[in-house]
Amino acid sequence: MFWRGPPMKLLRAAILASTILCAAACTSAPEKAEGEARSPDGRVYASQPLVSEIYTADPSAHVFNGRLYVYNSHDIDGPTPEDDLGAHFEMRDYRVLSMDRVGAPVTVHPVALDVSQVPWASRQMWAPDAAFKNGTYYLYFPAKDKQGVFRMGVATSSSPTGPFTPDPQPIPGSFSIDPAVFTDEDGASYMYFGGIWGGQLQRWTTGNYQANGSKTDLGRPDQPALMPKIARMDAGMKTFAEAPRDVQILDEAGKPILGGDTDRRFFEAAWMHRYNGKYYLSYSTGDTHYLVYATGDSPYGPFTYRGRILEPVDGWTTHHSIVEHDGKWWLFYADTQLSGETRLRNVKVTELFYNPDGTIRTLSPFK
Ligand code: FUB
Repeated sequence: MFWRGPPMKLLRAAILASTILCAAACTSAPEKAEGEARSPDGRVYASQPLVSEIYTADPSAHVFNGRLYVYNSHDIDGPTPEDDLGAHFEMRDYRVLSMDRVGAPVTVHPVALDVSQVPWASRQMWAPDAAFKNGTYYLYFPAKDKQGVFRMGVATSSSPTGPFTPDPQPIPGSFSIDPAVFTDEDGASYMYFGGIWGGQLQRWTTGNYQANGSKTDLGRPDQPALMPKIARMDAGMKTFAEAPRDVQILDEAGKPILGGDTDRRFFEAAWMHRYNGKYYLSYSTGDTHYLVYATGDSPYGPFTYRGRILEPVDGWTTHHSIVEHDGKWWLFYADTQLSGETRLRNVKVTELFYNPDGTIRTLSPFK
């Protein structure tokens, strides 16, 4: 083959010159990658933890009065060794984050609720969520009761950042973890919840807690996977208006996703949002570490699996929320950039993109 361009010597010199020039001028402004969003001061916020003064995880983002609030787990460095059931997540309290918009300074608010204030709870204040209705802010949180069974609590405040006053008992009929409360356009609110393995959902298959039940879902590879739960909230937002029921997640053939389909089956961290009239149920696949989603025509489903939102992040868990603010859609998630340890995570945010057909563009983690 013959080279028909400029002499190779000239070409190499041009490349060398541009490399030298770029080393001097381009280091503070790296090429903008697809999906990379910047704050007005040029910070690539998708690659930076929202805050570094405390460890944060499991972000549930909401817009209240135009401001972004993030209700997250507050990770601490406890003594319990790491295991697959999350014994090492020894969180004791909640601290809310807030900001005017993505990329603006983030405020870390004082403790909003501590486990010592919750009469029924003993430990492990895991992933919370929040809602606003009737002029009141509601904080929903899972914690282990005195018997070591996960239940869901509710606490109220006149401020989005607390302090919150907890109800003396857990929400009647609540169990497992990861509450996500979605309010539809007609004003009805629903709680999605559940998580397998450490979240204990596999111990509730009979309707009662089986103290000696399986620690995992691994006995069900050929059966429908355990599904997240949904219950409509009572108008007072403190109790369920109905018994929790399964949210069906189906494959492309309309069959329930199977327990052995670990790349797609529900593990934990359900979230609901509405986009262009469709309901998007997103969740974590847990041990395969994907954030995935399924869509449906009703808050109850059924939902059809559509694909991945985020490829695995650093750290075992992946947990998220999706919210619209400032005319854009945002994915809040967490990884372990600050500590390198699964028990000490940090929340991040990145822009989410929809394709014209309503599918979500898969993102790679930002580092
Ligand atoms: O943070 C504790 C637990 O880990 C959460 O409840 C799960 O969603 C997972 O992120």
